[in-house]
Amino acid sequence: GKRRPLVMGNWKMNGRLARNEALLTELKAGLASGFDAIDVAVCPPAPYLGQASKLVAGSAITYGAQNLSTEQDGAYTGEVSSGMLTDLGVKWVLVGHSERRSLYGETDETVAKKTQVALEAGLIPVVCIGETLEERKTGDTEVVLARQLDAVLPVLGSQPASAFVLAYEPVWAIGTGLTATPEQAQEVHRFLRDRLASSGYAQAQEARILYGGSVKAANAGELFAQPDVDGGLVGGASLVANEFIGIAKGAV
Ligand code: G2H
Repeated sequence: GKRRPLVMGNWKMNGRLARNEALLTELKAGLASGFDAIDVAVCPPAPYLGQASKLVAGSAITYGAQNLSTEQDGAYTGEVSSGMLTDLGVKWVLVGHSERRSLYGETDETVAKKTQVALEAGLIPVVCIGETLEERKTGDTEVVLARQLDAVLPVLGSQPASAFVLAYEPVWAIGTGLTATPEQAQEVHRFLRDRLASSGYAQAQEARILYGGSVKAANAGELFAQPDVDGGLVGGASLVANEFIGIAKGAV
């Protein structure tokens, strides 16, 4: 396909200096050859971004942050600004992960603002959207996804497809061991791409849409083989070198 696959690890709130060094050293070795056709990235917790930058230097592995502030530098205790992330060589930033939405009250409006702030800084936002089990059961999957996507379209619409990534993460599949079937994932990814196109976005065919939710080496290949699935956002399995490398192989 014309879209370059992206496999991204979301470490969530996990890591320690020694463990990170071991993991990134193994990833660097395991991904050193045979992966030229895909992008591979890791998203460590913010305190470890500087460590990650040093450890992945000289490799093709890039790194991202898991969140960013809506604000620029100033009196915002505990926040991390887009300028701090670019200062550390960060390339990507997750925006609107379901845990940010459900545990920290991020609304569609917050997500749109963070997406805009990321774009203005030259960071590539990985905008996460997804329905809950309840919403799927009541047949509201597409309504919810449309609402979440439409909230960021005014911001993304003027951007080239290379400037952002979408990630579909069904909330019921996150960290639960339940994975969307390849067919369920494809159905949603197609819906999202069609909606991008019908909104008037000219580069819908070039936009990367990742799948996230209990991706592992054993299921990555069949998920990534779907025509509109352009790689994965990987949580738990990204903390285990062999699993993450296996998932990356599924995208090659
Ligand atoms: C979804 C995913 C990564 P996991 O949150 O963002 O996590 O692979 O552990 O389900």
